[in-house]
Amino acid sequence: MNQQTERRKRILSGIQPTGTFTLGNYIGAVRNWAKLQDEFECLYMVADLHALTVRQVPAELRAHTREAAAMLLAAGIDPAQSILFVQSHVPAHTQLNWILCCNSQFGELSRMTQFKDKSAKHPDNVNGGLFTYPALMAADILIYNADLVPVGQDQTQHLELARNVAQRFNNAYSPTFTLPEGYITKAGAKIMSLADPTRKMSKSDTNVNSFVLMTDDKDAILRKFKRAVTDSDGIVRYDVAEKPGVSNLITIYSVFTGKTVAEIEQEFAGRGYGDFKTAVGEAVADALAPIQGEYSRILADKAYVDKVLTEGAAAACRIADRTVQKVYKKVGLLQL
Ligand code: ATP
Ligand code: LTN
Repeated sequence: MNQQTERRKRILSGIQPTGTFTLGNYIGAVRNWAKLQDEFECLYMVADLHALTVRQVPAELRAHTREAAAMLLAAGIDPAQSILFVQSHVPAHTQLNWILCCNSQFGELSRMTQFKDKSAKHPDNVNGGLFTYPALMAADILIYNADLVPVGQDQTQHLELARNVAQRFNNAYSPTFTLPEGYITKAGAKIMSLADPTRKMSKSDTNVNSFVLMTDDKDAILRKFKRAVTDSDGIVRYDVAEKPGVSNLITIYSVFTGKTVAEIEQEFAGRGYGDFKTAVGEAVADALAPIQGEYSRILADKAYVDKVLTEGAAAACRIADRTVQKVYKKVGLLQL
């Protein structure tokens, strides 16, 4: 068998270093990344260039980038198995970005809900990068010919755009890019804000009670779940339309205990929200404790994190540079 037919499916995903990861990032995306390493060839990336679409404090961005890498390692990403790198360390992403920008339409970029949301949130900084964000994300994915992209539900529209751009390019030139598929696990694909369960939990939310951070201690976690917005009927029942707050807590509890919704409803039948919220907080704190221990240990060893990222960038560049050369040639850029 030749190498091509033997190739394992390839995975690529990324996360922005815009702050400390939330429970939503963990449940919706990062938690799954480590599990995929045995079966797939995985590349995981800290998307620092994407973070620049919103104004960042330079020193904080630098710190968050290293912290993000340390958190991914703490969450089980094994550099002996997977390639872990920082987006800006692989210049080929920005090279392909330009080519894909020239193959993305104004109309399709205008339809992206993330662009609309973030423009509304930062009306004083609706920059070109925010608008072309999905073309760079498409470059991140297509440059490795990734087959699968494990992300939360909020990224499906961007993935669809990546597929459309890939297909358009393949049709205009010749088969070049693999059409990527989303890999979105049903349980927890969209964890909601604890303060407003109709909105997604987001690390850039200004209300600290709306999210649980991966680094929150047990007291903070218990307190935030105690304050979580629910409803007044006092029944632990899964019903997203009528009871979005309680349903969100059931999802979180289910993810960390492995219990089904029916088992959870049964467990808390006839008991109030107080007991339930404490149980959710305990389950989350217990699950995060070992990761937090690893995170502190790894982050203290800056040299180790930097070594992993240096090697990761070199391995990623080897693949990415080859794709860019191929693409440059196909579109007619002069090769000497
Ligand atoms: P920001 O608040 O800065 O926009 P974010 O918290 O939305 O950031 P990203 O870096 O954009 O986080 O996303 C990283 C990954 O986490 C993506 O795969 C995204 O789909 C997933 N994710 C983000 N928020 C949630 C959530 N509330 N529930 C499930 N998955 C989520
Ligand atoms: N846009 C993503 C982060 C991201 C990403 C990627 C995810 C940047 N490049 C490539 C998957 C594949 C987000 O989470 N907001």
